[in-house]
Amino acid sequence: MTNGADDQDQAGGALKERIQEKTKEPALYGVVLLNDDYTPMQFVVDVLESVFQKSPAEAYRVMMQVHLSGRGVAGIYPWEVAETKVDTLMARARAAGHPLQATIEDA
Ligand code: TYC
Repeated sequence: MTNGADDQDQAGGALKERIQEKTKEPALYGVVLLNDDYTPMQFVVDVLESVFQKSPAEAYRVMMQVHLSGRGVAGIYPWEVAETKVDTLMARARAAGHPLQATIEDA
């Protein structure tokens, strides 16, 4: 350390690091199920249990929330996990001939 400018740079760097750690958003995303008139309720409950690891009671609660309000959060995950869940859900729905849709949004 030879002059005041160096001191200031070091202090500034440390401060910036601290602020970034404090304010960084957690990168989490919600998988949101959307209602439709055709996907059977039991299919949605099954998918919530098998893909989103919900208990039977929680799966039924989320399914009814979507059915009654139009949408509901199936789970909150890091981006790549959320994408994989949606891909799995869509593949299962299409294979069964159901129009079930899901989106990913900021948690
Ligand atoms: N509304 C559908 C029905 O009455 C059930 C349903 C629930 C569909 C949730 C999609 O994400 C959904 N059969």
